[in-house]
Amino acid sequence: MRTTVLRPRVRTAALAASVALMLGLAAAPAADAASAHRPETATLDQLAHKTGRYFGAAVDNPELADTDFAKILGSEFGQTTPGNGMKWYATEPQRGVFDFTAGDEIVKFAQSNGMKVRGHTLLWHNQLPSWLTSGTWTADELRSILKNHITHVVKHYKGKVFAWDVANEIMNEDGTYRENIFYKTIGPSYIADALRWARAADPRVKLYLNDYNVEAIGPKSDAYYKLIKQLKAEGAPIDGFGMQAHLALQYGFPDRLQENIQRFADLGVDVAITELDIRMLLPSDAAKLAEQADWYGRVTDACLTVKRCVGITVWGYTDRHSWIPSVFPGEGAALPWDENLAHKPAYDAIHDALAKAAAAKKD
Ligand code: 9MR
Repeated sequence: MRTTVLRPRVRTAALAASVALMLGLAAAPAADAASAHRPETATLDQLAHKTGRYFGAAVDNPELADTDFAKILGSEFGQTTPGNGMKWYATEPQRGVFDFTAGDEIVKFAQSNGMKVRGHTLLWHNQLPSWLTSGTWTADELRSILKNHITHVVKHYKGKVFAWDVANEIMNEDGTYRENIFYKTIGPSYIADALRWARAADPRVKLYLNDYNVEAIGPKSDAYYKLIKQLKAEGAPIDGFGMQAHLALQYGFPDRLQENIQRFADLGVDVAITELDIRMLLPSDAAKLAEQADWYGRVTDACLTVKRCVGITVWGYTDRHSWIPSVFPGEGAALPWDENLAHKPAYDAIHDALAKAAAAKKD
């Protein structure tokens, strides 16, 4: 199914490219061919929507100034996540002084383009303001700081975000708790408390735990499985599990992804793929791009197969704006659009997987 849908598109693009070359036209024929198809082709989100899901892309505030970029963001996707704008350093830069400028800008963009927003993130070990990390706090003081932060931020975005990554990256690879400032000072009870404070501030928003390297079944995802089961048993308000899915071709496709998504769904929580990107060792070539496309299709299929997998968010959508090259030198090309905003094979693979599921839904 995938290849039959894929072939005509690729062929048309190739044909347009060679005609352009014959006519002596320069630059980006593939992008032109792709955009020529767009009006009659459903967007990723439109297809996902037919299956009861969303398809989204994260955005960092400065990227909104890139108007070509913003146009596709607002039209192709039905959901967005601020890459940085709602993190603690941005929202409470001084103790008790809140600044929602960056987050609000993204909410406004989302609202004017009919997109849902995922709040990211109330608590993380990274990107904390220095007043918080350089202070010395008793358990009671830090608990009250955390409660105040969560209450203010969640209340501000009440009704504007559909979900919150309440606690981000709280486990180590071996399944032990990460020794972040909250764990070290308060102990593991900060997790259930954070969820309760978020629930008190907005009774309707979906509350998630979110992490990377949890896509496969292994010690880290096992730890979340155990924790979520325990939180549920205690009656703590946990609604979802976010699998970031920062994947890399050189490390192999996550083992038993679909089974893993399913076991969390069976615990009675939603699952979301929250930060999908699939990087490779540069330079990219046709074989790597084809493998990447296959992986994007497989991740999409895995989510589509599990009823409670509610949606997929790519962490940025174009190689023009991605966190990867600066963090992993020599790696990149991780997203479904290239630097020129042209579709890569990955785009077609996602589109085909979604189109197949959307068509099956209609029958
Ligand atoms: O995309 C974010 C990048 O702009 C920041 O510099 C970086 C700081 O650590 O955080 C990136 O987003 C991260 C996300 O918040 C949590 N999961 C991993 C993401 C990539 O590092």
